[in-house]
Amino acid sequence: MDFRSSDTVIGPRTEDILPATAAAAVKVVIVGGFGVGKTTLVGSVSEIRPLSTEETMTQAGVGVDDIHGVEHKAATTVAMDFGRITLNEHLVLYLFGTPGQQRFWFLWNGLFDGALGAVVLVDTRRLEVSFDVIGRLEDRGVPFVVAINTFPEAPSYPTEELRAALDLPADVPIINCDARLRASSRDVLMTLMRYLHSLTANPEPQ
Ligand SMILES: Nc1nc2c(ncn2[C@@H]2O[C@H](COP(=O)(O)OP(=O)(O)O)[C@@H](O)[C@H]2O)c(=O)[nH]1
Ligand SMILES: [Mg+2]
Repeated sequence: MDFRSSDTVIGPRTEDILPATAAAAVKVVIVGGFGVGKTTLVGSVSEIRPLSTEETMTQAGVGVDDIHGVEHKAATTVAMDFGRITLNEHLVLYLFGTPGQQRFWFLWNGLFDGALGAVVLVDTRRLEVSFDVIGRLEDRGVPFVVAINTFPEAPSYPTEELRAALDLPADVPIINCDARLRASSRDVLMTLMRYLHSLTANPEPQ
């Protein structure tokens, strides 16, 4: 077999190589209900080609995956998304997107090991999906920020109404985003990093 003609045998691409100045690599998990935009967010910010395990939705998901509000969605993430973003010359984030469907909760155990924080993506048309996810993060003591992914048909609520509806403490940041836009997704991650920093600067009394 002539491997020289194969495009699978190639060296690392420049965007795959970490900057030499990178001093800290932080693991962040992107969670949320079905179809809230996790794969989109990881894909829009990742500087490496995101690994995504999208599968065409099959009849197997019928009655199992709640597709209410996302009936047009043709693919679903079966395991996880993975991406990387260099936030500044020293700080690199590794992003893990994980499905919110209850039947994938077993994945959370491994995925949250060593994670510093999480982003909860929320679709205001289906707030109830976020309740379980937020509850599980709180049980695990994982700090998180909430990003409202603004879909055109989704109702928009004042932040404090959302805070009350999601039963979030006053200090948890809630921001709007468009997961399709790199700058917006990057802002979400910056908000998480600032929040994590504020927690280390002002630790909650035990
Ligand atoms: N209008 C709009 N559509 C979005 C946005 N984010 C994701 N989508 C679309 O919503 C669908 C579900 O997104 P996806 O990333 O697969 O959701 P996941 O199940 O959480 O990974 C896809 O068709 C996306 O193109 C957004 O911010 N605005
Ligand atoms: Mg997905």
